[in-house]
Parts: sequence; C-alpha cells; structure tokens
Amino acid sequence: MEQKNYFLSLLSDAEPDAIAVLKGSSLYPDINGVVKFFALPESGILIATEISDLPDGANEDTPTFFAFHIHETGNCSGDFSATGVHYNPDNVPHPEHAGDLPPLLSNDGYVWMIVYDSFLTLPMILNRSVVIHQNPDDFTTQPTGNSGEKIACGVITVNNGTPSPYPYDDDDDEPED
Ligand SMILES: [Cu+2]
Ligand SMILES: [Zn+2]
Repeated sequence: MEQKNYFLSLLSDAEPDAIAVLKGSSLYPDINGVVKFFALPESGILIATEISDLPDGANEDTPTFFAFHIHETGNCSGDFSATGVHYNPDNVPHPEHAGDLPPLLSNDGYVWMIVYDSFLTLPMILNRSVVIHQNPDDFTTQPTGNSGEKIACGVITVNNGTPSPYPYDDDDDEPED
C-alpha cells in the first residue's frame, strides 16, 4: 500500500533538486511556468510541471498538445535557437532521445503534469534547457517530431531553495520609467 503512494509522498515532502523557470518567446511573452526535478534515491527523476498562459490551439474549447523536450544546451537567449537539438547522448532517433518527454496537455493555457523518467539523472540534465514548441510532437518526424517553433524555454539549474519566478531581464529595449 505504501509503495503506491511513494512518488506522491516524495513530492509533498521534498524540495526539488533542480528547477527550470520558463519564459515565453517574444511572440508569446505571457507564457510562464516552472519545471521541478526530483532525483529519486536509486535512479531516475520525477519531473513536475506547472505552466500557464500557453496560446490557444485550433479550437479553443478543446485541450491542446504542445511538444516538450529537454534540449542539449542551457541557453534561452533570443529565439531559443541556441538550445540546440533534443538531448540525445546515445545518438538514437526521435522519439527515443533521452530528452524526449510526453507532450504537454494545455487546458485553456494551463498545464499540470508529473512524469516519471527512470533514464535521466541529475548530472545529465543540469545546465541543459526545457523547451516548449508551438506544435504537438508527432513522434515520427526526424529529428524534431515536427514540433515547430520554440515558444518557451527554461535553463535547468540546481535548486538553491529560493527560485525567483522571473529571473530573466528582457527589458533591454524598454524605456526606463
Ligand atoms: Cu524541443
Ligand atoms: Zn527527440
């Protein structure tokens, strides 16, 4: 019985070991959210995701899927192209990349998802990036799943216990008040 509650109790008791605070691209600046990574004692990671203000899909009355990956490089500057390709240490096809994650299910822009991944470890993912794309992942097209533009990005960093919701300063082009 206890076993069945193991992950949920871990989530309620523990602080995440790593965290990625997401920011939207210039086209979708309202997207915000956080991805928390809980390293498991033996191996593997729990990935807990909460995101808001994703764009509407084709039909705004139904849920919308968005491709969701860990990308090679932890650089969310500009249009997020510096994040590179899906994290793929074993040089295998999509969607067998270590960085391939289940697509997000957006409900009127809101996502809540927890995933168990037995393959990833903390050292593998630190200083890489989490990326959300404009399209669903088709799990077929190489090497990207035809997932389209990168609409949100966050660098995976060690959780220092005081994550700021807005660590980015993108005000370079805005006048000072
Ligand atoms: Cu991606
Ligand atoms: Zn992939």
